[in-house]
Amino acid sequence: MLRFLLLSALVVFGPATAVAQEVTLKAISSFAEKTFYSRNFERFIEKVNADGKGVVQINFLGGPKAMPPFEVGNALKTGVVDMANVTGAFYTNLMPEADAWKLTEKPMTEIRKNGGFEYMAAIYDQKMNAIFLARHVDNNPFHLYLTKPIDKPDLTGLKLRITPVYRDFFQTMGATVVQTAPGEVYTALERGVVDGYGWPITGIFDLGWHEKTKFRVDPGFYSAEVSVLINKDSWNKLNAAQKKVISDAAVWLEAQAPDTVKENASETERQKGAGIQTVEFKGNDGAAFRAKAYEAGWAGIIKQSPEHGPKIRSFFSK
Ligand code: 173
Repeated sequence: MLRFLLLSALVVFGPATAVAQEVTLKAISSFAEKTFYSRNFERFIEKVNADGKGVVQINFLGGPKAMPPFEVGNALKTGVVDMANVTGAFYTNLMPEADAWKLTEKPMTEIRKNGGFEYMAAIYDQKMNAIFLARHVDNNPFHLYLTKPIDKPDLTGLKLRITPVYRDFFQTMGATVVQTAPGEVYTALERGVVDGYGWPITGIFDLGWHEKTKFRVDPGFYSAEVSVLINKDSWNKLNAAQKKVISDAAVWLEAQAPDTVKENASETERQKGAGIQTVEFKGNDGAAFRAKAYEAGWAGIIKQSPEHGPKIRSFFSK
């Protein structure tokens, strides 16, 4: 009887390998389409769709117009989408440890070798039901941008737009903070709801924030992380050929992450050209400002995750 069923299944469906269909994965970006932090992901999608003809395709649903950025993590975890372009700060509700990527002081090639990547991968498996495919932004410092000047490293009296990336640091420095998605920054500045915001060195022109920004505080701190994740069930359903197209494209993508550094210089110039002045903490003041950023950042991660925080620090720190 069993043999009969197996035989008829073969007749109806054919052997699995012969009927392997092209699979289409649904992808979302937590950054607006065509903007700096979505662009690499869109190139990744183009590559997969070119290399994966007849094998695997990605259907790009779009950016925050399709889904609010802080909901992307949950959508990925539950399989509402198969793939996501997202930064750790946007899904700390599910995995607080993900925000620690901003604190890496070693290249991803080293973190993939020293056990740090594996350690994080186990947490992605457990808390996100996901596989971390590629980090495509690195060597890209965050800065504080302001509508009014400051003359010392003290943020008392300032109300600043944040995400979890900046929360501990800006609060330690005396600021009042308000969390918003990137899409709400322009309006918050325009209405004077905030006196400034945290953001990396690149991308402030994408959503027009330069119009409202008067000062950038130097030095920058941390290293922005934006990565491509895939839902574990979606991954497990792929056959070897489909997995290969995706992983080859992921390796290709992550290899370009250090190139982010090239854009840092040109955007710094562009900010200058737009009339954005710098408030620069030099020498010891600058070093102390950066040291405080890392100190506050790690303290925040370790408070959120006493179990994993110290271990992650040993892999990520200099
Ligand atoms: O400021 C942000 O929205 C944020 O957390 C972030 C993280 C990585 C890249 C760009 C922005």
